[in-house]
Amino acid sequence: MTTMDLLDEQAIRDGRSTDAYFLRTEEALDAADRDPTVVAEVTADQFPTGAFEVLAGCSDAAALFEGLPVDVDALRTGQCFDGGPVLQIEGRYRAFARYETALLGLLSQASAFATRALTATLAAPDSLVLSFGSRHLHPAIAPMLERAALVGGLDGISNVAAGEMIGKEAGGTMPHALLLCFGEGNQANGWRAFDDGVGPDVPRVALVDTFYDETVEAREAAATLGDALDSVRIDTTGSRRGDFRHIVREVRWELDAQGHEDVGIFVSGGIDREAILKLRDVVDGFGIGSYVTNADPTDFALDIVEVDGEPISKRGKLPGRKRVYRTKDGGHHVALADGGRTDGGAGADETIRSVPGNAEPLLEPLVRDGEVVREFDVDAAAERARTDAELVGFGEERD
Ligand code: PCP
Repeated sequence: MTTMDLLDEQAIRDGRSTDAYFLRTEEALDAADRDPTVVAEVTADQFPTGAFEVLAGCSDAAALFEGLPVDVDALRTGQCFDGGPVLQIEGRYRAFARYETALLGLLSQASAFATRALTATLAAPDSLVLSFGSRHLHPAIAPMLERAALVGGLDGISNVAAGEMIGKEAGGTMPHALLLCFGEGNQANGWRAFDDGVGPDVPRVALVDTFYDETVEAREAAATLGDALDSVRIDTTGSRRGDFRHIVREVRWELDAQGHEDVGIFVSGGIDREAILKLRDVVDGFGIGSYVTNADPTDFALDIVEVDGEPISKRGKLPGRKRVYRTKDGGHHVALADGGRTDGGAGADETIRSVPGNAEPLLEPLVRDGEVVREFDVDAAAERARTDAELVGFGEERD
């Protein structure tokens, strides 16, 4: 049998999906009989930047550390952050050195996807926004994509197996392939076959850009399915798109003229934030793929900040165990963990030891001596992301 280039979960849990130098480090520390107790922190930026991202991947990170003799604290999934640690590990260094590579990968990509999903969600608060991007990724990580998309607030996912894994049913209607199977001029047979063939709970969304002008196909779809038609989807290929907003408005006009004011319009294909903002008042929903999956991974790094109780760090990183706090006015504060709290208002430059008295600490236990001590609920995470985004002014960069 030809095998696929993918690792099984056990290889990741065993710490074998690692950069080789961590194994060399284990050997070197072993040879020197050295195994200090360290605190290590995952950060993207040392100081708050005003450019917030959304944390995702915590459940995978918890799985990674399950059974290891370490304590891990992390922000909650869906929490916004713009600086300081999002995750903190305490334990003997040799117990977790080899997990750095996998940990950063798990957090970096999921957080980037969740951040893009939240950006899209906030751009279209009154529209359905669906995750169509699993075709752009290795299929083995489709559950990670779909979970992150939901954490970021997308309203639905398309990948079937991913949905089964994360407990959410995948949605979807028809690709162009269905219409192509019936041939040019026979789109009505394709739409009818769909209506006859799929269950009653599947929305009747007719793809209306396969062979003819979108207005013509939309009119035909409405005439074919009548009251059964819920929506049309327009996925006009880029080379034919021209003024897409105008095309969408023409379709709306045509449907309304035929008495189908209740038929919705969905658009897909290369939809990014800019396109969402441009189209949100003339469509009912979006299918977005590459806008999420093309996100650059969040640039997380893991750094040791304490060795055997003493603050330490490499140049450019901040020594000492930190805490991060959310203030009632949406501030994101980074402070030394042993700094205590004051009643005074700490400004961005005063965060080393003091935080405002009303600040809420954001790092919470994830793993205690190898036991996962947190439950993961994607809906709660999405709600957290939405609420926190509003509080911190997500998307309104402040520097
Ligand atoms: C849509 C589009 C992209 C998919 C969605 C993801 O699919 O053509 O390939 O969108 P993205 O551009 O945001 O990544 P369909 O219209 O269903 O594709 P097909 O032509 O295969 O039927």
